[in-house]
Amino acid sequence: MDKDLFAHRVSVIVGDITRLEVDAIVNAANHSLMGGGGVDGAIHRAAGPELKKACQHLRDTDWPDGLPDGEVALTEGFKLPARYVIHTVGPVYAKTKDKSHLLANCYRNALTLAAEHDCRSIAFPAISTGIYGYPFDEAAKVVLDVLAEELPRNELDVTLCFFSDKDAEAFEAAMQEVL
Ligand code: AR6
Repeated sequence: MDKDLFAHRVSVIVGDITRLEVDAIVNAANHSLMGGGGVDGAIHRAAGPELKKACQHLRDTDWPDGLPDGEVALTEGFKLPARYVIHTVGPVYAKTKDKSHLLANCYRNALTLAAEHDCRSIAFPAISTGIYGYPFDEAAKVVLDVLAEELPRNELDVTLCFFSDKDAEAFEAAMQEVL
C-alpha cells in the first residue's frame, strides 16, 4: 500500500457528512431509496424534499425494483453543500456469509461514478457499520483494500467521515496496521 498516496488523498475526519463542502457525498441508503434512519435520514433532512423526489425518479426509471446491494445511483445534492449525493446500499452483516465484496462494491462503484461526473472530491460515511451491523474493523479492512486499489486509478480526494472519535481512531489504527 502506498503511504504517500494515502497521506495526500485521504482525510479521516469526525463530523456530520451533510455539512461537508465536497463534490459528492455518499449515502448509506436502503433498497427503497426513500430515506431511513442514520446517515440516510440526516442526508434527506438536510437536502430537503427535492431529494426524495429525485430518488423516486430513480425508482421510476433506472431502479424499479430498488437499488441492489453494492450498486450506486446519483442525484443532485439540492440544499446540501455537496453538488451530488451518491446513494449506495451496503450489505446487512451476517456472521455466516462473507459479504465483503458487496461492501467493496459500494466504495468502488461510488468512486467510479464520482469520477464519471468530474468530481474532484468525495466523502463517505462508514457504510453498513450502523443499523446494518457490519463490525467496524472488518469494514475498515474492506475500505482500505478498495482505496489501495482505486486511488491510483482516479484523481479524487477522499474524505472518510466518521460520526464518533472512537470510530475515527479505530479506522486510523486499522490504517496504521496496513500502511
Ligand atoms: N454523518 C456521518 N456519519 C453518520 C451520520 C452523519 N450525519 N449519521 C450517522 N452516521 P447507518 P448502515 C454514521 O446506520 O449501517 C438507514 O436507515 C453512523 O454512526 O446510517 O449502512 C438506511 O435507510 C455509522 O457509523 O447506515 C438503511 O436502512 C454510519 O454512519 C440503513 O440505515 C452508517 O450507519 C443502512 O445502515
